[in-house]
Amino acid sequence: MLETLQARFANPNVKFSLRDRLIVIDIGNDFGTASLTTYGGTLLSYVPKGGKDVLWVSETAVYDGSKPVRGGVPVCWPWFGPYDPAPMGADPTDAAKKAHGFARYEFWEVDEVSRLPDGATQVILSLGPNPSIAKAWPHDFRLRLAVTLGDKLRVDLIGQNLSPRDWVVSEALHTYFRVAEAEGMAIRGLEGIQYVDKLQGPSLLTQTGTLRIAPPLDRVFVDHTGPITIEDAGHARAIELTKDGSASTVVWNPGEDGARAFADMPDEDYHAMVCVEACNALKNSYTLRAGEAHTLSMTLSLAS
Ligand code: TA6
Repeated sequence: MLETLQARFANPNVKFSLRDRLIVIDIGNDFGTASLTTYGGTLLSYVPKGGKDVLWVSETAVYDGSKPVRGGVPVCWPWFGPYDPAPMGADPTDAAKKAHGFARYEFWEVDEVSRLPDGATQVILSLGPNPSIAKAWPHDFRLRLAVTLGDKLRVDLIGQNLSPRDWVVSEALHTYFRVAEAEGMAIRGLEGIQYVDKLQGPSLLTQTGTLRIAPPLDRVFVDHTGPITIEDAGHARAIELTKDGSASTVVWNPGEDGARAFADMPDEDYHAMVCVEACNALKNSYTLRAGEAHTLSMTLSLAS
């Protein structure tokens, strides 16, 4: 299997390996390194040249394909959070409707590996219907994830509706950032933006001033398309996130009790991570018309 992939997608900057039951694709070029797994189409690491990993992955994450890897960039699609039956008119008690959608639980195919004219390396994965997905989502679709390691790291999630009916989609690139200390750290770019605090209730609040992380925290910022800066002061760096095709941004840290409740996260690691997610959620969920496609993109880089 690995030999077949390596031969089919031969590229000096890309290597395939196995971690427990998951295929891992390591990319290394003049811009740094990145790795992803075909399970869930999950990006696991991004190290800009000469820097530290921008992404956090739990030391107790599971790599056997029984559940998503805790960390990196899980793909939430075609719904974000618990399944909301209202838009699609399905049974809300259906166990197949896993939180954050089915895409992060599936084994994706490798579609393309290429070198772009600017020297960047691009890996494209894809996912299509199968009998297990059909239990949750009986609609024809194609989902593609392009990971491009260039002077920035770019992730494009392209969802295509190949069915005869329109759907409502919510989605996220659920990015776990590695930080030296989450508590008190600043996230800039959300000033004045309205949000729903999932720990408090459904009312819309407004972010006054810079957001400082006080775990636990779980906020969905709506109608937000701008860039974000994560001030990782303890690592002497600022991480910049830009997005496209995304009208909401989620900021999440599980806090002490939340971390304890996860079997696949060390108790103290809520200090070492924060999720900042390029999303389309709540009022920014959208209708993907029959035959159409939508691209949700983000880029990550270090501020210079
Ligand atoms: O994006 C934040 C969130 O929706 C939180 O509410 C929290 O539950 C988190 O995602 C992790 O979800 P997971 O299903 O991966 O444990």
